[in-house]
Amino acid sequence: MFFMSEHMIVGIIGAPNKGKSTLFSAMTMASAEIADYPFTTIKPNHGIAYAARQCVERELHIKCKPRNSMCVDGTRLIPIDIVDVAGLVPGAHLGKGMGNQFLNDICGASVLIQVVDASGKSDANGNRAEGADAYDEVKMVKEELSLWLADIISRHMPKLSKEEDGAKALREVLSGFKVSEYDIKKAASAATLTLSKMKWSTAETQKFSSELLRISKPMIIAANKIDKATDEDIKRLAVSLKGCDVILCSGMVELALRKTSKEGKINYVPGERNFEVLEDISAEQAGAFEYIRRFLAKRSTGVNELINEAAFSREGNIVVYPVEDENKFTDHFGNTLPDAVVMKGGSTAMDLAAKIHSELAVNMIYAVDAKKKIRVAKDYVLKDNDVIKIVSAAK
Ligand SMILES: Nc1nc2c(ncn2[C@@H]2O[C@H](COP(=O)(O)OP(=O)(O)O)[C@@H](O)[C@H]2O)c(=O)[nH]1
Ligand SMILES: [Mg+2]
Repeated sequence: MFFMSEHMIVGIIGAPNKGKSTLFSAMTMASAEIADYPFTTIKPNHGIAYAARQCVERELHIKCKPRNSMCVDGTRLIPIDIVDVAGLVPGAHLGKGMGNQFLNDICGASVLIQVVDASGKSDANGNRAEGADAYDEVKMVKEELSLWLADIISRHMPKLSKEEDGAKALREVLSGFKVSEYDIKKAASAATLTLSKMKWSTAETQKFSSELLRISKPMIIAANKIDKATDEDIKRLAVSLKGCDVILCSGMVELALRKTSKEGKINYVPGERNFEVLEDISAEQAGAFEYIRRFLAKRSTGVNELINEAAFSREGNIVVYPVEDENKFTDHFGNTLPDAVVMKGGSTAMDLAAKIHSELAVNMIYAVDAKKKIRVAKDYVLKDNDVIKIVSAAK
């Protein structure tokens, strides 16, 4: 009855020339494998990528009929909106290159992927360099984003200083940035600041902003151009990005594989470390394939890992399957396991109801764990791969 259309949004950010657009194309280009499925590019810099999870159909010994996702050989492919955000440079918060489009793109994202150059051949400005430290880029992007946030808050400080409920007022000021009052309270506490009738100095506002960014926008580092990186580069990277969530990747290799697969020249399943050449190829192409084979002998392209990391690793994310018939595991129209929904770890049955439809949550009475066929309360904490029916007074 209710269509789950709201995908998770992942923003690809970073300094210029790091391979953001290449990774975006690689992630959002459907290879031959899934080319038959509807594939949409929403806007030039918006596209759909698929996070892969084992579908619960196997466990239940049934065949699913997905609606908000796809299922290939028992693997549920869950769409994620990917946004290729314009490049950030030092001083960006002062307006350099930061148009409204940038703000719109970054605000909606619940996870950010920052692309850095693993080969150290470009610096935080995107200029050519040797042995550049990727951490400089990470620091620069964090600083620019939090200074930009701090600037917005500072401009509203006269109004905010009059508000008793600062968390609510701040959420309104930052509406669009998709932060909850819970996150705002957590950030204030981490920065040891009070939210009521706030009178924060510039330094305090910046401290709060950097905490809010850390809490509300989890960041994954894509150490890109790994095909060009030496063992020395990789060692240096491990030291400099210690403590960050890092995935080594090559957007260029994945893009080449998906492109040639789409053209029917090779057979390639995204994420696998081999491919099969299907037709006669030129000497030039043979050389390119040889480069790719040597690369894949060492590691995967990392692109699938990146998508899955963005979708699931953060906040203990889980996948749940809402249904209307707890015996047949179907929706209103008889589709089996129609929707796979990504939820934050710790979410309750009520949170799931709210995600499906706000009215469903308001009128919710209880839920049913469809696997166990037992009633569970509204505050039941969802588990990964739960199949849940929401029972509501609304008809
Ligand atoms: N060797 C290598 N080059 C890459 C990779 N990804 C991107 N590039 C190259 O880096 C340059 C910048 O890429 P682009 O995607 O436009 O970067 P953006 O400015 O961050 O969007 C282009 O010449 C790409 O071909 C990669 O994984 N390996
Ligand atoms: Mg670009």
